[in-house]
Amino acid sequence: MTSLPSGWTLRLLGTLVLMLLPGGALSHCVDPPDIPNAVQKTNVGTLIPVGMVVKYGCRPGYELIAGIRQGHVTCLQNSTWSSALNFCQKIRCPAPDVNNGTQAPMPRPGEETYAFGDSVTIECDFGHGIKGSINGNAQIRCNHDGKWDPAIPVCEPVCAQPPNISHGQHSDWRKKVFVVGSSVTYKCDRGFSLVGKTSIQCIAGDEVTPTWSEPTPQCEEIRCPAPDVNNGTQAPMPRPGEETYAFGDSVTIECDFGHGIKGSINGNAQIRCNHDGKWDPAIPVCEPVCAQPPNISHGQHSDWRKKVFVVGSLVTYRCDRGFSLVGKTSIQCIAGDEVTPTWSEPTPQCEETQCPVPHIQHGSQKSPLPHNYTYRTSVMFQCDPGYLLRGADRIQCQADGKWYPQQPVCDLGRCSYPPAFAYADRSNHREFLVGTVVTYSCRPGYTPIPGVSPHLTCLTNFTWPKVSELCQKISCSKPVVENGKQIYPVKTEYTYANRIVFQCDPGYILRGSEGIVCRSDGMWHPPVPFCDKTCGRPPPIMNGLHNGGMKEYFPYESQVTYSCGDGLSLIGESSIYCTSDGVNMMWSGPAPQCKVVRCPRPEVENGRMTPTRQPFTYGVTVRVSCKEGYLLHGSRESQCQDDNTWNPPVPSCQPVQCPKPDVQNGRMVNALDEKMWYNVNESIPFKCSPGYHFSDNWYLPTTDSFSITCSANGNWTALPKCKKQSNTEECSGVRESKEFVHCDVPLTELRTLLELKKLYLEIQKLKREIKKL
Ligand SMILES: *[C@@H]1O[C@H](CO)[C@@H](O)[C@H](O)[C@H]1NC(C)=O
Ligand SMILES: *[C@@H]1O[C@H](CO)[C@@H](O)[C@H](O)[C@H]1NC(C)=O
Ligand SMILES: *[C@@H]1O[C@H](CO)[C@@H](O)[C@H](O)[C@H]1NC(C)=O
Ligand SMILES: *[C@@H]1O[C@H](CO)[C@@H](O)[C@H](O)[C@H]1NC(C)=O
Ligand SMILES: *[C@@H]1O[C@H](CO)[C@@H](O)[C@H](O)[C@H]1NC(C)=O
Ligand SMILES: *[C@@H]1O[C@H](CO)[C@@H](O)[C@H](O)[C@H]1NC(C)=O
Ligand SMILES: *[C@@H]1O[C@H](CO)[C@@H](O)[C@H](O)[C@H]1NC(C)=O
Ligand SMILES: *[C@@H]1O[C@H](CO)[C@@H](O)[C@H](O)[C@H]1NC(C)=O
Ligand SMILES: CC(=O)N[C@H]1CO[C@H](CO)[C@@H](O)[C@@H]1O
Repeated sequence: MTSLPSGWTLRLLGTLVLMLLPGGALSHCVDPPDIPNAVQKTNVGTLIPVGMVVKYGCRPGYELIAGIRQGHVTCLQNSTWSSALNFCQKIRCPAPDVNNGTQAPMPRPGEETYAFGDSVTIECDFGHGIKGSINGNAQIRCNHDGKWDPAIPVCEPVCAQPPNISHGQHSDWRKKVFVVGSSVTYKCDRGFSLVGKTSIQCIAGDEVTPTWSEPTPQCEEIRCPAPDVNNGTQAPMPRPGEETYAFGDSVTIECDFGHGIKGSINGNAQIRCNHDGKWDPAIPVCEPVCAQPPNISHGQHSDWRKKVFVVGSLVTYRCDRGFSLVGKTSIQCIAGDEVTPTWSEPTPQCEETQCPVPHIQHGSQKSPLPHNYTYRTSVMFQCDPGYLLRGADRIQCQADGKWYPQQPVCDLGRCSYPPAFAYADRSNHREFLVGTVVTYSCRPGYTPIPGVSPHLTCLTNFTWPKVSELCQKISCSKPVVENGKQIYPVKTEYTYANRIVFQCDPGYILRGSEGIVCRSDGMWHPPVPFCDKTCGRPPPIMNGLHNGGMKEYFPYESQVTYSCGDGLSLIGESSIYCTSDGVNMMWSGPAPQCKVVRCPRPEVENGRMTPTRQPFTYGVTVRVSCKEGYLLHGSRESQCQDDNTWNPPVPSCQPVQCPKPDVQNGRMVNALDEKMWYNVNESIPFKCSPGYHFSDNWYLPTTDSFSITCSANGNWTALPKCKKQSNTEECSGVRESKEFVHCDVPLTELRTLLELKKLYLEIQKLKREIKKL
């Protein structure tokens, strides 16, 4: 089925409506007609009443044909529309009038204007151009308002194309038209530099034709000067005939020996001639350098790739594993003596790392012992007997000079619990380290087995010595007592604490304890007694007794003492003791006797006696002393003897007499006085022989004779000495001062006397002076 256009639908609808309506109502129009390039201006409904005028206007770009005032249609009586003619025609633009230019195409033949929608290109004459146009022309179009759009351009006078330059170009090479005021900027290719003004401007100039403000700049090739390097050369040299290098040329600066470029690995540097005529990077400086840092064995330095070591560069050495650095780690290149720089420090050395010599207490290193303890050296340890290794038994020297694993130690080992023994107690110990001594003691009644030590030592193989038993029952040997017997109890074996009792045979006496006990040390205590031979009863005496009593046996050395009855004297040794002649026992002597002894009372004239009282029994001693002037004749003491006599005989007191005096060089005045003895108080005159005088008693007046008296002690009083007379001058001088000096005074005494005299005189003088005061 074909769809009908909507206009037809409406029209069909209108017709249907007309047919349905009553007769008079059929006078209506529908659907006003379309008129080319016109638009309906009157709004109408679906049913348009007869006579209605529908107005039209022209579309944009169109206008009413000249002479027509209004375009319209009218609904006729027969419901048709009045005829509608074209009343809109295209608007027209006048032909553009361009100075110094033409348009194309020209208007159609017969016409002088251009219709709405026509396009025209304005082409400027030579030397002219349209501002803002690339190629100098411009297209314009006839607009609906009858004007050209854009507005008709102006062909202005233009500058010539800016000249092309070699090795460069300007900014607007695409552009054809350069109106006054436009400027062009030149740029050179790389490697070339612009000579002249960069930009040129189109200026009005001589007013006929505009010209460029400046001469065209030129692009000249860039060149770098040959680099001038101290202590170095460049390579390659400039090309023959040239003295400079072209842009882009590269040159290597090679320093002379002993010189180098800072920052360069191999000492050289490559520089390139830059577009600005300068070298890039800047021409380097060949500085004096240090020699290559020396290689060391077992190590290396940080910059082994580097060839150049300028002043200030630092090199750090490092040793291989197992070696340690001796010396400074880093050395620096320093100016030194200013001609050649040197390294600041001597080159360090790498020495084999040594671990400390391992020492182990109570142990040793297992052989083979290494020569040294360098990196990777292994050491094995073993402990002394009795010690146990704690830690690794094998350690190795590490690269850092330390042992790994840690050095082990030898700890003293220990024994298990010590064994127990019958009848023995063990000393108290908590730990049983090797060398620990445990001591066993036997319980009471038991004794260590001889030859078995009660001390057990924890052995170095951590065991205790093998001992089966330590203690045995204590027994004492069977006691033997000669001349006696054991009376209780009689056994064959005597063990600890057994007690036995002894008795001696008749005539023998027990010495020691009769009862003894078997002690814990296997000895009898007290010691086993013995039976000693004895003396019989001591002999009896008349009128006296001994203190031995009724005892029958008297052991060796026992003593008895006799005593007599009242008034009786004991004659002889009062005590006797039991002794031996080597075979038999006997009393040391005969028994004393008891007798009545009375000595007569002694009579001593001119003497005294003690004791004075009776009785003078046996043994009494009397002492006798004589009155003054009497001398004891005989023994001073006398004892009463058992035969009633005094022994020695009682002495007598005889008057004292002086013997004949013996004076050398002297004699008695009276020869008749001479006798053998002189009585006490008897005086005899005495004188010195001629030529002698008395020297003693010098203080006495010098006399020719002198009396001596027999004193009560039988001595002569003041028995003088006769000395030879001396008649020296001094003596007579001295003698003149007789009042205080006597001649024959010994010189020392004389001196003393003189000094005394002097002293006396001085004292006198002093006294006088004190009085004056
Ligand atoms: C209607 O009337 C007009 C003029 O009066 C005439 O020209 C035209 O032919 C008529 N149309 C029809 C269909 O009769
Ligand atoms: C300049 O060079 C351009 C392109 O390189 C060329 O189109 C133009 O014709 C040249 N102009 C002159 C004056 O030679
Ligand atoms: C080259 O180096 C030395 C010392 O390094 C210096 O004395 C001398 O001046 C240098 N040469 C030049 C041309 O500068
Ligand atoms: C040091 O050793 C390096 C490489 O290990 C070597 O290239 C260099 O020549 C040696 N230098 C000297 C001074 O021997
Ligand atoms: C250490 O001993 C090894 C081999 O025994 C030897 O090669 C090395 O030179 C020694 N090192 C030192 C520092 O003595
Ligand atoms: C331990 O050592 C002792 C003496 O050195 C030896 O008699 C004993 O047999 C050893 N014991 C062991 C278990 O080796
Ligand atoms: C000796 O003289 C003194 C005193 O003159 C007198 O006491 C004494 O009894 C005299 N002796 C004798 C034995 O005449
Ligand atoms: C008597 O004289 C002698 C000798 O001068 C003297 O040893 C003795 O003691 C004197 N006897 C007495 C009793 O003075
Ligand atoms: C018709 C017209 O205006 N012509 C001009 C063309 O250009 C020259 C110079 O640019 C003028 O002098 C003319 O008048």
